[in-house]
Amino acid sequence: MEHNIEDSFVAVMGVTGAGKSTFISRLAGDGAKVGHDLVSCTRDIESFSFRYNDSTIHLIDTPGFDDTYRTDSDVLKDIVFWLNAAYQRQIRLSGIVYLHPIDKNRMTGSAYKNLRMFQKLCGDASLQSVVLATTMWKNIDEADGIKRQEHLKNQPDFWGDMVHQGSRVFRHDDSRASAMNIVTYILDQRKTTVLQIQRQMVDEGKTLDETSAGQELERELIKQRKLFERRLQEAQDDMKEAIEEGNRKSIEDAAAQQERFQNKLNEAIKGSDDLRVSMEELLQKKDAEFKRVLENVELEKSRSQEEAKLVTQQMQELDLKVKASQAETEDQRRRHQSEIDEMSIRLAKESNDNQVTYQEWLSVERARLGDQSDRSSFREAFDGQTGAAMGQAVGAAVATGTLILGTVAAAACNVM
Ligand SMILES: Nc1nc2c(ncn2[C@@H]2O[C@H](COP(=O)(O)OP(=O)(O)OP(=O)(O)O)[C@@H](O)[C@H]2O)c(=O)[nH]1
Ligand SMILES: [Mg+2]
Repeated sequence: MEHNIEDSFVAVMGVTGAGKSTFISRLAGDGAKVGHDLVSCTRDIESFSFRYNDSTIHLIDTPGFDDTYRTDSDVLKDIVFWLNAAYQRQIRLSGIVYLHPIDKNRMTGSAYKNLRMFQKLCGDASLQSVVLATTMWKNIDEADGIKRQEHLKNQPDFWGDMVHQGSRVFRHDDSRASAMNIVTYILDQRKTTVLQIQRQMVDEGKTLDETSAGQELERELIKQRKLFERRLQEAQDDMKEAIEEGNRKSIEDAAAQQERFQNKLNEAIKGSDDLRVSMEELLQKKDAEFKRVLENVELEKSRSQEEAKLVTQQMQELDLKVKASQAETEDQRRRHQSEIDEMSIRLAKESNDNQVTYQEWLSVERARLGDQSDRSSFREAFDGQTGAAMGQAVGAAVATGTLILGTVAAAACNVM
């Protein structure tokens, strides 16, 4: 009995707090860290595994955009780095689960931005391997949820186009069965996919800012830059006014605003600069981090191989036990049969002996009683006694065991 170990990789993505780590923990146990307040929880990409039939499924937990602590460029770089480094090591994704919290009233700016980025990472060719799943159903009236999900599916620039190109929509009710249903759907397709970002950076050697996902983020950063430049200008105007008025409080407020928007502007500029990074540079920067993730994958893989070996061993042991118990049963059956046979022979012999004794006794008695005329009543008297003696023999046999009752009765019949 050989167990084939296959590895399948499924990435789980979506906005911060969509329930990615919770989804993973439903299948792979409590390893994935689940957030319990409003700030982002998962910061690093991590892989968690579970066994499914004869294979090991690795679920890749990712941070969402709009992270509380990091810029979108940093988050994108992390995700891209992992995807590309995995691709270089022949790791292919079987699918991607994209989670969306249905209790969010509408497609917020960050949800929309996250979705656009996700689409650009995947590319149209991978959309058939994408599951779009809604979470947080317990937090919302069901009828509202159904309406929202329909809206997402029907709106071309939300999920409509993706569904049209083969992505499947699922409702995830936060149960293990529901998470399993989604992953099974992906695995049942029995194919892997190469994402657009993997092709563009690894196969075509583009830098991140030249890729579709990078350009999407760049557009977003340019929008932000323009917005913060405007806000900064307003704050500078406020400052001039406050100085002219000599209002100290207004000067302090304007200075704080100026500083805030300057920082935001710097962040957006840095974000754009950060995108001008090649896969090689990413590799150098994040090699240690990726090695740790890969080590974990290897660890999970060997753990799962050990488990498979153990299962094989246990099954073999069980097989041996079943065979031994079958042999034992056969042995017992044979023993019982030979006991029954011995018992029948013994009883038959005893009955025979009784018959002999009876015959001897009969002739002695006949001699003793002499030539009596009423022979028929004499014979009846003896026959009655013999019947009673046989009755006792059967009674004794019943006491010996029910299995031999039939044999004893038969022996008794022979004697009669
Ligand atoms: N009602 C409900 N709550 C959920 C569901 N999934 C997750 N939660 C809760 O939502 C919160 C955030 O869940 P996480 O799994 O940490 O979300 P995440 O997408 O991993 O978040 P980040 O790591 O910050 O990107 C936690 O309090 C979960 O218990 C769901 O399907 N329904
Ligand atoms: Mg998380």
